[in-house]
Amino acid sequence: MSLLLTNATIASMSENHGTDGYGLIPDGAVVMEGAEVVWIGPQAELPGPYDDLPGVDLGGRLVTPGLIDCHTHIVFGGDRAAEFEMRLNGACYEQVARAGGGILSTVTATRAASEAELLEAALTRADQIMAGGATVIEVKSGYGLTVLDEVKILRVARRIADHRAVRVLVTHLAAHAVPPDYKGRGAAYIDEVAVPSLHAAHAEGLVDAVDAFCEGIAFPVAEVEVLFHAAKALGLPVKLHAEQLSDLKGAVMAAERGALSADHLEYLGADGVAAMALAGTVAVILPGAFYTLRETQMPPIADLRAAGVPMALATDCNPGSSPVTSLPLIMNMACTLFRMTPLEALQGVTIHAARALGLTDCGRIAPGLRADLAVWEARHPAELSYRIGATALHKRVFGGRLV
Ligand code: DI6
Ligand code: FE
Repeated sequence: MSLLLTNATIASMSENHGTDGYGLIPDGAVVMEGAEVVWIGPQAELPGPYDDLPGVDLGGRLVTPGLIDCHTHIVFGGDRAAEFEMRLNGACYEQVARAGGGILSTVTATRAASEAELLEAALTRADQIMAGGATVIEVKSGYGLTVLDEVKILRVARRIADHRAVRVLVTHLAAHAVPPDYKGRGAAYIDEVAVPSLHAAHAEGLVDAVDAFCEGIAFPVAEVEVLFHAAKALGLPVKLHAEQLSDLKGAVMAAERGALSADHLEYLGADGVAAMALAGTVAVILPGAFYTLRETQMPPIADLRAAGVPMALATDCNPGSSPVTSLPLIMNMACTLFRMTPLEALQGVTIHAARALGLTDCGRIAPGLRADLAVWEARHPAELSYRIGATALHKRVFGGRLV
């Protein structure tokens, strides 16, 4: 099956086109065969053989690579509106967590939910993320915290792509919180739950990467290292929630172990920036959590930029710290809160997000890459970051098909 898109304003994000970083092609066309792009360029240069294909005229609309949400926790039971209200009555995130609320209240609701119930709720959230132009979503476990419940969540995450036109990468995050029965015994939790659940899930083909929450209220660097060792033995890439609430030097350790990404990074120090630059570890910036928690410590965007660390953006969609399902809204937050540029924001949800997931076949529009695109009610890519809360998506193309 072939598809020709004409009369498009294309932000290819590819160095093959222009020097502005967007890879702009003003009067562009894209040809797709099967699930691949086979040609992209100015419509006036469309090669003869493609002239006869049935074309879809996009009326000058903006086309970008399908967006990539490289950090989400969309498989969970219940919601945390009550906690939202508690915070508005004065409690801070750490107090909520220590009072047995926070992540653990979602764990209780997630354990009680069936796979079918979790899948239905996750599909609703995936639909919302796709409505913001996403064609790839990374999904983490982390609300089960037993071997059986973590595997249950990972199975649900894997099934999302059977039901929707989206690609899903599944990340094991059993090291997300220490459950009450392991209170004060995080190392034992890693040995008895996190590592065994990783082995069990990997045996079922349910794990694409391994993550952990490195924080005072979660796991210290030394405990995360045990898990990363197990991941390495299985040949799985690692990533880390690091320096969100304090500087434990998690990003330094992750970079030294070749992590794909270190995520959050509000408290990242100069040593972390340098280690990430050296290792090529992507900085995943999560303005939804910063905004929701009313954090005041900003991630060191200028230092990351100066050091040439690629910055990705993601929703971090989760019930506690980032109940957000819109990547365009996240792009706006990154620009307004963190002074990232609209170009950096778009790179953050395309090329750099692909890299944060270890993917080389998406994030740009170029021959040989996946035919996953987003078509927008817009004429210039800066509009995607500029608008607040608008649903500017016109259509998505997934695997060469308009959906
Ligand atoms: N950092 C976060 O912000 C989320 N997880 C994490 O490691 C919070 C998840 C939650 O509160 O449910
Ligand atoms: Fe997260």
